[in-house]
Amino acid sequence: MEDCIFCKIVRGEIPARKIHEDEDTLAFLDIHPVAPVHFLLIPKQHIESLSETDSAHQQLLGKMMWLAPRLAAAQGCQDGFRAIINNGRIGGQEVPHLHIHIIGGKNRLPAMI
Ligand code: IU
Repeated sequence: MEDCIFCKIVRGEIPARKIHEDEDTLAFLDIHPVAPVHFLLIPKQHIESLSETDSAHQQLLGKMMWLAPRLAAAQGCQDGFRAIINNGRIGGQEVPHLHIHIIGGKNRLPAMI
């Protein structure tokens, strides 16, 4: 997508602190981290949100879930982390390109629910 900020990061038009890249996915540090470790894992292809996925995306989504704990561990989160997907307006999604927040650090994160 022409104007999508994360597509621009994928294309290298906007800088980002990348921590992983393969043919399908990209992970980079969040510019406003809420914890010592906070990065975003995104598909390279433009998918607006989790709700916009269909059956053709199952392998990609599985890959992202498989990658999440491995990238988290590589960032120092061997003892756990939180994975969050904000989805749509009610879910608080601000950037309309699917992304998984991976959040962790030294201390136990506060309970959310
Ligand atoms: P959300 O799930 O869409 O609400 O979160 C978007 C995140 O993208 C948010 O944590 C921003 O700090 C982050 N972000 C970024 O890392 N780099 C950017 O250029 C932009 C947003 I715009």
